[in-house]
Amino acid sequence: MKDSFEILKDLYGQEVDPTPYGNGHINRTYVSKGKPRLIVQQINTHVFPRPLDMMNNIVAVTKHLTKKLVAAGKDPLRATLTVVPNKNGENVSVIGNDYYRAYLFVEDSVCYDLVSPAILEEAGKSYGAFQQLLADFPAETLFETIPHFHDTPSRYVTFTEVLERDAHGRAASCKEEIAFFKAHEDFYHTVQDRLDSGVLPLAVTHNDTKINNILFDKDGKGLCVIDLDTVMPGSRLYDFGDALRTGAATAAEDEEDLEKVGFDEEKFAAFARGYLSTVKDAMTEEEIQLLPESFLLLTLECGMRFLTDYLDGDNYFRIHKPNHNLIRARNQMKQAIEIEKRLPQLHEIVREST
Ligand code: ADP
Ligand code: GN1
Ligand code: MG
Repeated sequence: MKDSFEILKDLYGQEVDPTPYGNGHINRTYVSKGKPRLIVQQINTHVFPRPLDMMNNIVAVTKHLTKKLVAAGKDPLRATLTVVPNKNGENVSVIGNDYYRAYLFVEDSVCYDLVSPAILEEAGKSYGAFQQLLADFPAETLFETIPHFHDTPSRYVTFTEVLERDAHGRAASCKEEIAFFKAHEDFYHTVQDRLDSGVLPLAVTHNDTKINNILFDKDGKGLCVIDLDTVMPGSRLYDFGDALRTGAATAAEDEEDLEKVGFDEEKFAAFARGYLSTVKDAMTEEEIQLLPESFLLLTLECGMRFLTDYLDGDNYFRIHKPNHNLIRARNQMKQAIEIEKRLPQLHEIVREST
C-alpha cells in the first residue's frame, strides 16, 4: 500500500519532504522538492473539524485579496497565500482520515519568532493592511472555523471546567498560576462585552496574528500574511493584541528563564505606528482607546489557554517537552504582569501615534 507521501506525490506531481517545517503549533507543515516549491500541510482536524468549510473560507479570502492586490499593482503570488489544487482540481486532498492542502511556497522570504522594532513596524503595516483589504469582504459568508475563538469570558469558563475535572491530577502543580488567571476574571470581559453590545465594531480579522504568521522579504519588508485558518469576523483589537503578544516580547513564548520575559515599549510603539498608519481611518475612538488593554487581554487569554491545555493533558498545542504548556503559561503570566504595570505608558504611546 502506498504511504501518504507517495500519494501526495501523485496528487501534486512533486515529492514532498517528510521532515516537518516551521514553528507552527497546530498543523503539520512540509515542503515539496519540485518547482515551484509547495508548502503542503496536514490540517489539524482536532482543532479544525470541518477542513472543507475552512478551505472554502481561505479560497474566498485569498481570491478577494488577489483581486485587490492586483488592482494596487502588487504581485499577488508573493503578497498573499495562493492555494494550489491537486491534480483532480480539489483544494483539499483526503488521504485516509487525513486532510492535506497546498500553497505556493513564497520564495526568498523570512519568518521570525523574535523581531527588531524596525521589523515590527512592518508587521504592524502588514496586519493593518490585511484588515483594510478585507474591510469590504462579505463577513457573513465566512464559516466560523473555531466559534468563540477570542471570546475570553468563554475561554475562562472552559478553564474552570477543565480545572474542576483535573483529569490528569496536575492542578496541584500550578496553584499560583491558577490563582493568577482566576484573579483576572473581570478583565476578560473588556472586549467581548463591548462587541456584544455593539460599542465595538465587528470586522473581518485574522485572529492568529503571531509574528511568525507574516513572511518578510530579505530587506525586512512585510510581504505576506499567512496562516489564514482562523480568518473570521472578530474585533480588530484581537489582531492588534495578539501580534504584540509575541512581537513586543523580549523572549520566546516558551522561555523558561522568567528574568528574560517581558516586553519592549519601543517594539510596542513601532507596531502601533505601523498598524495605525494603515488602518486608523477604519477604526473607532473606542477601539483606539483599548489598544493597550488588548495587548494585556490577548496575553492573558493565551496564557490561560496554555494552562487549560496543560491541565487537560496537552491535547491542543503541540508540545516538545514535558510541562511545555505550563512553561508557556508561566511565561505569558510574567509578560501580563509586566504589561499591567506599564499600561499608562502604553496609553501615552498610542496617544502620540494618533
Ligand atoms: P500553523 O497553523 O501550524 O502555525 P502555518 O500555516 O503558520 O502553520 O505554517 C507554519 C510555518 O510554515 C510558518 O510559520 C512559515 O514558516 C511556513 N510557511 C507557511 N506557509 C508558507 C508559504 N506559503 N511560504 C513559505 N513559508 C510558509
Ligand atoms: C497557535 O497556529 P499557530 O502556531 O500560529 C494558536 C494561536 C495561539 C498560538 C500560541 C488555531 O498558533 O491561537 O495564539 O498557537 N492557533 C490556533 O503560540 O489555536
Ligand atoms: Mg502559524
